[in-house]
Amino acid sequence: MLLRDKIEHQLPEWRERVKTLVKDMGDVKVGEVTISQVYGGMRDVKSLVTDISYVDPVEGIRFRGYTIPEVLAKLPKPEDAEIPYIGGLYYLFLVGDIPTKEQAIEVEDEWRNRSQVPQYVFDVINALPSDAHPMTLFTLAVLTLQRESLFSKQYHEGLKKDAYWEPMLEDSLNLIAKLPEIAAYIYRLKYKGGNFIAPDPNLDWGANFAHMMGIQDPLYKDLSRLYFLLHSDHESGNVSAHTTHLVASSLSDIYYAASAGLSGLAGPLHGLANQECLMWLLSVKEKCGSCSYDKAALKQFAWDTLNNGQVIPGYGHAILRKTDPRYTAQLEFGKKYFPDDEIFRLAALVYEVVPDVLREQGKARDPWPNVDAISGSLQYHFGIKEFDFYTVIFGASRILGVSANAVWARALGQPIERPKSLTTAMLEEIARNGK
Ligand code: NMX
Ligand code: MLT
Repeated sequence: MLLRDKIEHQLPEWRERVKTLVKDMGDVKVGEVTISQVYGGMRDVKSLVTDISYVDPVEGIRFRGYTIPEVLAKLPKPEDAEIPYIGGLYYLFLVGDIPTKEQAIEVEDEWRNRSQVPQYVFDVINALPSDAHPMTLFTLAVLTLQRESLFSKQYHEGLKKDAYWEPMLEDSLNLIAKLPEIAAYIYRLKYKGGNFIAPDPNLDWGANFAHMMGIQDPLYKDLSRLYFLLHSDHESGNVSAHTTHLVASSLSDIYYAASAGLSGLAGPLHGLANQECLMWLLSVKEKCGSCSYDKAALKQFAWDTLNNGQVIPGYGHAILRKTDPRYTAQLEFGKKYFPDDEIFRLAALVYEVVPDVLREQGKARDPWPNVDAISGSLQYHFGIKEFDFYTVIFGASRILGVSANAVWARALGQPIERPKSLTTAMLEEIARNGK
């Protein structure tokens, strides 16, 4: 198999590189940790490693060294499409370089061959109460698939450590292959009366999701691929990636680990911010009516939100200190295809108002929009108005990044994660005595 062979080929060199670095340079300091970092969510503590993506505070994300515009330009695309194959993106994550069109299609074919969702997964989804959140259904579906884990099975049969990554890769491909159908099933079950649409074997992974969602506009296929590409990976410290890595570090399989990551993504300060953001835009419209396009009124609305003790969703970031390039890519897509769409226009106008308000308030370290500030308005344009579904699409995308990381973490033998905790009295003592 293409991905397996490519990784296997690189592994001896990577293992040697990491071994030498740790052996010869293991005592070199990477940074120091302050008391405010210990109490402050470990912000900026350099303690994780990944070669798949890196977030520069000003420039934003690079996937394997490529910026978002470069990835969009360089990865191979389906015929007549503007946005690349997600199979090509996964190849880039796992192998490290830009695939040919044939290689991207080979990954897509792998997924197609593994895409059949077992009936018991649908049975579990169907068994939940009708008002369960879509993220609960999605997370549970991923967890339910755990019985398929080849890693878990082979580990208990005595698999050698050097080979752990191989069933991890198999599990990851098997899981990713099923995500578009599971996600679309949840959407159509909850919002379209259970009127499901069968997958089309002629479509790529991203386009098939668009098809199964039942969105007729062909442009939604490009938007789906764009959404999946942009949300896939954001280095290792964000909650969903870090949770997945932490859980997998105990040699849990990808089903356990990714469902834990999804639970983290479901928090309003992380992935759920996309639903909160759309709710916020709609509440601006509801309260303000036609004045919602008035900057002064919008500014007042933003202040009301802050004065109520709430965050403005979609703005701010733990690492970024500039407009998120993932936001910009979505803004450009909307401006190109539907600049006059009501909600999109409003989301774009918020960008002209909120950064100044946040700066004036002086609390947020980053007043700029993140990926979630606009993604919902693009979904809304295509008729997906059920905003509590948006984080599911984020989740399907994020599994691409976290699973690629999990394969490499296994391949490089990364150990169980176990940082040290202290008591407050110990920190006070350290503050007094400097140790
Ligand atoms: N609106 C209001 N206040 C904010 C915002 C915002 N958008 N962003 C940060 N702040 C506040 C923050 O709550 C904190 O207040 P306090 O001191 O009272 O606790 C203060 O500013 C300092 O926070 P920062 O250090 O700037 O941000 P931090 O790194 O702690 O958190 C986020 C980062 C992203 C959680 C934060 O900016 C936020 O809550 N944003 C809104 C929610 C959001 O858009 N989340 C999605 C992030 C992207 N994703 O998909 O995960
Ligand atoms: C993400 O994509 O995970 C978010 O931007 C949050 C983060 O990176 O901290």
